[in-house]
Amino acid sequence: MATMSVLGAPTETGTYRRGCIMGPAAYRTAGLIESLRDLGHVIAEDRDLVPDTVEIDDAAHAPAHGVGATAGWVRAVRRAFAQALARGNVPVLLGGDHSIAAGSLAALMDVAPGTHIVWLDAHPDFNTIETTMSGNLHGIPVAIASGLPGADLIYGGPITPLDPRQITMIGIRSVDPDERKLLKSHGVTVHDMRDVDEFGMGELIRRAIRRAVEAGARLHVSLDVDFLDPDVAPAVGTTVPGGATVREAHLAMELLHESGLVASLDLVELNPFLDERGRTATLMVDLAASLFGRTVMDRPTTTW
Ligand code: NNH
Ligand code: MN
Ligand code: MN
Repeated sequence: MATMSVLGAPTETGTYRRGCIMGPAAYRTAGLIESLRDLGHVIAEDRDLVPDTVEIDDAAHAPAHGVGATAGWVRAVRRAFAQALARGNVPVLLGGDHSIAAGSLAALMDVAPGTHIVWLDAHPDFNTIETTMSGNLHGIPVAIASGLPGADLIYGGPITPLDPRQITMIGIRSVDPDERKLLKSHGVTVHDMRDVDEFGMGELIRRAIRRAVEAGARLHVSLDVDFLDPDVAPAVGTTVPGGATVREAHLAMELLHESGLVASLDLVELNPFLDERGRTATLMVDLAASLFGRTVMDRPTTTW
């Protein structure tokens, strides 16, 4: 059983569509805290963070927008997430848009630098402040946590960069042209939906687990709502058809749980304003429960 720090980061400055600000409240309404407690976990803290005040001239970084506000959130998230890790807690970060993962990833490199990242998303979020075409900073967290352009600006000081070879991305189906080049040149492992179709979700997750086992690394999971197919998870501003099914997502979560390596989680991009009677929030809570130990039946111990 784990001791957990549930950290809400109700931000939407990293996106173009309003509503993610309601994310943390929707997860709680959907029963996140009760689900984690029912599994035997201890919730040591459950609170929403307050962003730092950061003055940055947004116009100087166009098309990027919301730079100062996003930097304020990233810095506050980085501190709180690092503090939770340092206490030995499992941080569960509730977004808010995906820009806040720049905070959780930097915190991991501050406290547990060998950690491998499992990035479950329709998008790689590997744009830099220079390559972003949309200007939405939810498209840059992995790149800036890796020290690419935008890192100094957003973090306001030095970071221990993430080695992109520590990352496995799964579910990818929308990549920008410059982003594609950066992913290749930095050696990020990207499993697009074609890989999911061809090899199966279970095999891809097992590969990520085996890599972590070989490296002696723990795992951080970053789960973007748009990893899921929009038919089952409509509550996200950036839907892309052809995403993971409910069963594929649960298999991913259950295998990751069985690895015994998951030490932290981001639940991001939920836009409750776009949901249908809470179904996406409920599905995300069910997936988090699977990640932290809920099973249909007991299973024999797995070897990787
Ligand atoms: N790559 C696009 C961009 O930079 C889309 C990013 N949107 C996301 N990421 N939802 O998960 O704007
Ligand atoms: Mn994302
Ligand atoms: Mn996405």
